Amino acid sequence: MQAVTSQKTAILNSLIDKADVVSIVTHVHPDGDALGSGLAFKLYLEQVRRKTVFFWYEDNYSHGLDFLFTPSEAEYLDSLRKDDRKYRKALQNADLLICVDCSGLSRTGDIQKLFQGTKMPKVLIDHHLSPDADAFDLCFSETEISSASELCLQVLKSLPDIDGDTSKLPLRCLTALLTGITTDTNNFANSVFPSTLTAVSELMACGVDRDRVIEHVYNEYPEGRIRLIGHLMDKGLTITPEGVAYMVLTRKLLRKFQIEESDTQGIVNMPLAIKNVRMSILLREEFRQFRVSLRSKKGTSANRFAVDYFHGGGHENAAGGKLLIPRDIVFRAKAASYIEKSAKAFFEKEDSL
Ligand SMILES: [Mn+2]
Repeated sequence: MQAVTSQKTAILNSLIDKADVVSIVTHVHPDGDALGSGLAFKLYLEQVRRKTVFFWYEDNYSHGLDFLFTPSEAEYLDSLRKDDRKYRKALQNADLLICVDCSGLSRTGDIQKLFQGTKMPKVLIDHHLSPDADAFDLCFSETEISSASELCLQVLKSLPDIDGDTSKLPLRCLTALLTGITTDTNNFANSVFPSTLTAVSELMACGVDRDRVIEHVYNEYPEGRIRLIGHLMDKGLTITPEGVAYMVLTRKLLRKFQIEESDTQGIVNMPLAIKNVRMSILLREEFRQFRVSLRSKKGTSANRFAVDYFHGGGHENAAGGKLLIPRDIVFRAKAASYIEKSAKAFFEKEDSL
């Protein structure tokens, strides 16, 4: 199925025409793709369509993504972190809602409550499995693509005022999209399609500085992140007989290495570099639960493991979920044995297919 058709584009264009105020939301703990796709749409709507736009998400993002925002925007975002009540009201009263980089509003956290029962048209632009299409009036959904940012570029280019000419989009919008494509492909190591490289080539031809994006995203981590990785790889990594590598990131460890949770993105990918590892799982300690990130090599479904054992899902080789206490395990220390048991059951089923 083609995600971007002329019919859908025409509907989106008229929805934008009719709206003065647009709200954009994305998933909790936003990554480069969530921020990149959301911010790109915001900048297009503001600078090309002259709309008022509110873009919001739960929790903070990694400091390496700070460069996406201007200093005055960053200051404003900071003030919102202290009190976002007015902003939430504004989000709720928009004429149009656009949800990017998540399969549905349930992935946006608390924000979803703002839109329950609201009549505004709702648009989804996403690349995850099983989108909640019924909850939206218009749905651009494609899984054979690198990122929501790549899909957003296709959607933006299809709109009449851009008419296929990427250079008509503001440069910051293009930089945001390249950032999303870069982070969701793990710097072009996975989920890269021919369309992805074509898109990136166009973005660079229009002046996006890829070196600058790489510098900010991958070379500005706090020292504690690198030291934490050293600690985890040495002392915190277990590999089950089935080839499932797992690590548990406690709040105590974050304190010890003086980093924020948003600085731990990407660590889950690292054990996949080991030959016999088929899947990697990172548990992050939260109140009465662990948040779970899963990554797998081709041929093993992180998505199915997340659906079967962690109340989650996502993409075939990158997914997320939760381990609930006391529903799934009676107390924290049982997390390791839960994973060991699930891995055994999962691969017994999987390998017998
Ligand atoms: Mn994404």
